[in-house]
Amino acid sequence: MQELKDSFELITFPKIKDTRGNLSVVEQYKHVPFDIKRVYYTYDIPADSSRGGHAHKNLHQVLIAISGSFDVTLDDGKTQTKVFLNKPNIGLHIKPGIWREINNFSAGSVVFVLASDVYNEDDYIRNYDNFKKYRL
Ligand code: T46
Repeated sequence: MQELKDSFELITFPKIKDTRGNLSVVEQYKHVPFDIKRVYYTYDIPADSSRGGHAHKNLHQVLIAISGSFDVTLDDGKTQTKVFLNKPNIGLHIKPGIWREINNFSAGSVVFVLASDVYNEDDYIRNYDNFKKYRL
């Protein structure tokens, strides 16, 4: 399994500015290194909420703070790092095998996610002890 530092990356999407406002674009393979098979988003999130709390066996995802801000804590079972997302043109690519927790939500924050596959509960590891065993 990859080390934590090799298991995520920040991606800067194009930002096309004009007097009407900004436009950002995400294309599969050009800006994210996978087929985008699913898009989902969480919103109306209470400030003290914590989401995530699981890892994926095969899924790649890119998280974007399309509105507001939040922290994403990434964990490979040994070390942790925290990434603050607050820009709609920055995506956090999380590769498979990494535990993630999302919290510290600002008011009105929206977590927008591009995923490499359709929803499949069998791809989740939702128990931290099982995740540690999986990472061994
Ligand atoms: C992740 C973080 C960032 C579906 O039916 N279809 C879907 O595509 C998704 C994502 C979820 N669901 C159902 C499964 C649960 O009954 O929606 C419910 C809430 O899902 P979950 O508790 O997994 O939500 P989060 O916000 O904790 O996690 C989600 C993703 O599931 C996960 O892959 O990495 O966002």
